[in-house]
Amino acid sequence: MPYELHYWPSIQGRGEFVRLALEYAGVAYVDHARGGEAEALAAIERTEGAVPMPSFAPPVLRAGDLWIGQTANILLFLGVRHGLAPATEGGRLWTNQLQLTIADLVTEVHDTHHPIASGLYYEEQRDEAIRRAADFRDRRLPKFGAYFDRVLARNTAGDRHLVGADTTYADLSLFQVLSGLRYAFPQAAARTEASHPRLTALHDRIAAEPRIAAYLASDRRIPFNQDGIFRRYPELDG
Ligand SMILES: N[C@@H](CCC(=O)N[C@@H](CS)C(=O)NCC(=O)O)C(=O)O
Repeated sequence: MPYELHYWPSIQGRGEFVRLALEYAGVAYVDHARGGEAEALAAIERTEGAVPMPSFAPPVLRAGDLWIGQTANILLFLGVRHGLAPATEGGRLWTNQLQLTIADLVTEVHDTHHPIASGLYYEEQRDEAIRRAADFRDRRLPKFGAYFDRVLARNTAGDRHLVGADTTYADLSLFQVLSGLRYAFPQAAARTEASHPRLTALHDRIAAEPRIAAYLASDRRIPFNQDGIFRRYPELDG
């Protein structure tokens, strides 16, 4: 039975980290987001209630009897099964640690446009968003950027990968974050990449991976938009 991905129909969101791993591994999956809004929403509802292991929020991956929630947890599962993480315990934990740090960064990106409440419109928290985004650009993004650059630099197998000598789901996820930052904060992202060319090299290396390149060019890749985590509000960049 192929994997089933449960996620919102119109945004990349956190579902995209799972899609990139599945696409890179060349694994068959059913994407309920592709069946139209009604199917996507009904599928998400099932993950929250009518299953033995209900999840709090999508993405959720079904693998037979397993209903796996939390993006990093899904990737931990896929990494072991599909060679997207080292086989050693230390390597698996390190890859998971990097993914959890990426998850923290993703939440901070979300909070630049929704610093007060997810349930309020952007326009209702625009002033706070402007303050929050300035701090993100000036302090948080440089700190995260320097961190991932340091991880690349310290990798004893070479600075093309975050972990070891092979592509892991952490590389795929960092690619996704860099792509999103380029969309949402073109000026701030350019500064970060100019300071840390290893990040650009990783982004470009992943984008050129044949299966990823094919996926990005396909209609399976939902474009970045103003409903997702990475949104372009010019007043938040600079
Ligand atoms: N820590 C969770 C966060 C999941 C999450 O926030 N999902 C969003 C979409 S990207 C959602 O639908 N949240 C609904 C909610 O929090 O009520 C993960 O990484 O998967």
